[in-house]
Amino acid sequence: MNIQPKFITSVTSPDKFFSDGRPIVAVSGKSNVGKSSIINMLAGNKKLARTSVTPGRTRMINYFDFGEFVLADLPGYGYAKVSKEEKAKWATLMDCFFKTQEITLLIALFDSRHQPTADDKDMVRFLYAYRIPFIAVATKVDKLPKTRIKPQMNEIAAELKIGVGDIIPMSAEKNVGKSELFGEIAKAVKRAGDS
Ligand SMILES: Nc1nc2c(ncn2[C@@H]2O[C@H](COP(=O)(O)OP(=O)(O)OP(=O)(O)O)[C@@H](O)[C@H]2O)c(=O)[nH]1
Ligand SMILES: [Mg+2]
Repeated sequence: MNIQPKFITSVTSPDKFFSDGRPIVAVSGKSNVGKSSIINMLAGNKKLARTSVTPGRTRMINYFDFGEFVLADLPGYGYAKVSKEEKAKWATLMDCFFKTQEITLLIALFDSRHQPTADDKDMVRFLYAYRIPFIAVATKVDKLPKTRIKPQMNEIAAELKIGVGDIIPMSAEKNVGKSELFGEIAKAVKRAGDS
């Protein structure tokens, strides 16, 4: 990448959604799965998106300028300590987001160490129902013993009912999977430009 990715804006309501004609790539996943860390890894800047040890930190949609495309860091789901009202707000915001913003590629994050949660499965069902093109990423693989990575990918793929070739094992900590993910983004951005 020949530009330095920059923060654009944070939004909490649908009337503020950002769009300037460039393809939008969004990052989803449960709270604390590593969304902001993956964005920072892609940007090569650890300070771009705020990461946190406290789950549920990112409650808004944060947009970043990546030059050829705009990247949207979505608020995490499945955080138990969030009130009913907040959950409903999240659901409305996401529903509007997927209905009004044209998503070129959704990067769906799953924790490589665990079985997908009910919310993770709901997310995949939702992506199919709304016909949103997505690629799955298994995060924090540095926390798995090397021999566990492959079996774990197979299990996650089976649980989510997706192809194991559609999951990229990644580690923001160890910079694993970056070029594969950039490759998928480039393909999607090119497709958006061709159509
Ligand atoms: N070991 C390891 N830790 C990671 C990795 N990616 C993220 N983490 C840690 O996981 C925690 C959560 O990371 P974030 O990137 O803030 O997660 P998030 O999905 O943006 O979280 P919310 O915005 O709260 O939904 C932080 O303590 C990160 O340092 C990784 O690849 N390896
Ligand atoms: Mg975050």
